[in-house]
Amino acid sequence: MEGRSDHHKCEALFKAFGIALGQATRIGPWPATVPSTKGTL
Ligand SMILES: [Mn+2]
Repeated sequence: MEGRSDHHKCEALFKAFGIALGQATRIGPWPATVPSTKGTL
């Protein structure tokens, strides 16, 4: 894994963990929304 920004590397790590945790603790499909904490890309 590579990246120049420590800030963005940390964000990616925690975002991936949060999404994985959410998916692992829900029954049924994961909501098909924009995968951004800001609600937009
Ligand atoms: Mn940020």
